[in-house]
Amino acid sequence: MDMTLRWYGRKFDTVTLKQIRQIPGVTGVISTLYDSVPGEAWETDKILALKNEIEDAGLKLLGIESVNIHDAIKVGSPDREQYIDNYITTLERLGQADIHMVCYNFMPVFDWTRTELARVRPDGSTVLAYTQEAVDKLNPEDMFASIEADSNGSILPGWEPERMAKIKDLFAMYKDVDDEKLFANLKYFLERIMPVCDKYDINMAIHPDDPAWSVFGLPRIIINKENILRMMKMVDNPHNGVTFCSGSYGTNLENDLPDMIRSLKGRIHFAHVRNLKFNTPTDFEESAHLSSDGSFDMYEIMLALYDIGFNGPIRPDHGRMIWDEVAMPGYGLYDRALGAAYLNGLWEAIVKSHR
Ligand code: DNO
Repeated sequence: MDMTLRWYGRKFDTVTLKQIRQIPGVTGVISTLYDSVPGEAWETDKILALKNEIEDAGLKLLGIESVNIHDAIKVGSPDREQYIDNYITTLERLGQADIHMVCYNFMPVFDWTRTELARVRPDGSTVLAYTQEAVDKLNPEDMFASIEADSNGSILPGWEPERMAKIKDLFAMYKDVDDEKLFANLKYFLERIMPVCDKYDINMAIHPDDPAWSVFGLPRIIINKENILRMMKMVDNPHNGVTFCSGSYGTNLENDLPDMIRSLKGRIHFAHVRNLKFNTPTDFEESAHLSSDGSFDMYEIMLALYDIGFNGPIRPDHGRMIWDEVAMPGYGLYDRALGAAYLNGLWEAIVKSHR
């Protein structure tokens, strides 16, 4: 596996490539053209500029997170064709630039959802947190305002102000879309893009819905083992794969994470490994990566990845805000660096004990 960190680009990230290069064991980054809008075809020049900048810093660009999907594709409206064509052009250009992993999601309207971006933990660190009770009291428009107010001046992925300004229209677009329609639209999209993925050996890695259940009555399908296996079968091509995100699938305590990993052998193209601490089944906060700080057994998660021969990029995810760092919530340097070192330590021990 290749240990990486997510990097939003020089214009948007508080963390530098030089800092990332100095985290022991981190050899690459996962990045994106953060100012691109869903639906447009990415320009080759911009892709190459990003790649060169990363390589000049002594790192590799090991995948894109994300190439976002236009809502027309998710709702299946007639204008989806043009957006799928653009998506294919982007994939072609990424393939030509020797980039072979693309993370994306198929969540309606909202990407990941949290109700607090700076909950204080007993050690004084702050973390992202979620309570269903808080969501039930909110209307969707207020959700954006509360996220924006807490974001330390950064634009959070999936919460771009231009999108959120259209939130009522977005909800209206989805009014006739249920789980079955969303599955059908995902299938249609994947079938259209698989030929270009085959040609350039691009692994598509769908990110789970976070939290892994419906919010604000919107359909959500990438939530559990049954649905993800259905998706793998429905387009049975190894390039149709997943981002295994322990913190997203783990929001539902019924998801057995190591078992899910083992059932996805050969189809996990990217891993996000992080821990959550549950206070009640519907109130959780994002803890340090260490097993002892949260509710998951991180050793068992890493062992399952090892057992299935996982060899793609992996990254720590959402870190706590510690040591007075001011950064995009979840995406500071310090705690993600600790997470990377810890995951690398678990991996080394697993590899050596299997010799
Ligand atoms: C949150 C991230 C998600 C993820 C997208 C993938 O921090 O894990 O925003 O990148 O859902 O498209």
